[in-house]
Amino acid sequence: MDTEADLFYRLLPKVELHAHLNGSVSSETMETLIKRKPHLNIEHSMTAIRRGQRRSLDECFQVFKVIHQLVDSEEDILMVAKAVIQEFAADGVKYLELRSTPREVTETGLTKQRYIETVLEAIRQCKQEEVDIDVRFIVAVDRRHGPLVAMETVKLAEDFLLSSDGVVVGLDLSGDPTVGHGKDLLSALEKAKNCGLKLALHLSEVPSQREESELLLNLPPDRIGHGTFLHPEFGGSDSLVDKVCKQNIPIEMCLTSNVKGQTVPSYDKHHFQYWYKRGHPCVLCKITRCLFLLFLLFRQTDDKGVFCTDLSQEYQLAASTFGLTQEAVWMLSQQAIGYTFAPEPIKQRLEKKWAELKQQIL
Ligand code: 6MZ
Repeated sequence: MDTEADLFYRLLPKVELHAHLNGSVSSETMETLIKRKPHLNIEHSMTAIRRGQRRSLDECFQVFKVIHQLVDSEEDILMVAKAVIQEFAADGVKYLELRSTPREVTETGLTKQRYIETVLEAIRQCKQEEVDIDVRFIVAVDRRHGPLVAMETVKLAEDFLLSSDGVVVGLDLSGDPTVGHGKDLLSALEKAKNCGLKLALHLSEVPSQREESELLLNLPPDRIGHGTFLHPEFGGSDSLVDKVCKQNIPIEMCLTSNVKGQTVPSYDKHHFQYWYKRGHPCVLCKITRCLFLLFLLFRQTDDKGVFCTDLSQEYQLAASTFGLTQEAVWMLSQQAIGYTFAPEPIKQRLEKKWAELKQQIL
């Protein structure tokens, strides 16, 4: 990005609300991880995905398995989390809600408790090093692991909600949307809500989740991840749209991820347009570099420019696809402050920052 317009998106202060830690690892960090673990033999030739092939959500989830092999100790998590935070800050993100699924790995002695503590340590170190970004953490539940693990994760998140000095703010529901059913996770999610955790739930990421979304929208969640198939034009229903609108639930929109993961056919058909036109709260997010990583991990960096995405580019993409003015883009980024899970004083501080920067940038 190097024109004057590009510069605007770089300088634009941004809020990132949908970032999976292990999906946000940059190529540089990934190279370090691969070098650290040569015994895993993770190299370019291992990919089953060749140039020109299309990628599916399923292939995306396979990539996470590879990344999880590479990031399996406290040392790895600390390095990855710090790097991710610094990279978001370098892209002009002023407030970040990072999310990640706590994992235990017997071989390295990693426990779920230490997993979360290590991410919090990375956040603390970045703050101490005066990285210009406010970071909060959302504990993620992987739907594939079922109700018992979900309940355990909620209990862990609840402990950190009380002890993390406001850094842990919520609970995410994610994982392969084609596996399991939300009804089995309902009591864990209700418990989370009752103890004060904010809920950011992946909803209707694939068409088969209609009934599940009807159910989970009754909680209701505080934010929706993707919501691709909520509206009738995409196979959802008026009743789903009504529930989302009546409860005014913000939707986290991840343009590049959805197009490259093939849940949305093209940028101009992205559901951002549907909700944005209705004046519904939308937050643009980067989500993950996983598809980019498919190529970086296994095909060197020759496609870097094509597959790499960051939040500045996502804003620019939305603006060029849907004809948004810079003023409208600014509004989008500023409105996102209101959809964060941050306490009121932090929101006010961010509003002040946006007001100061507006005079310089717009
Ligand atoms: C649903 C997703 C996702 O938690 O190890 N994840 N879940 N839909 C998506 N759309 C593409 N992208 C990522 O980060 C990786 C995990 O985030 C979830 C998956 O559970 C994945 O294993 P963490 O930091």
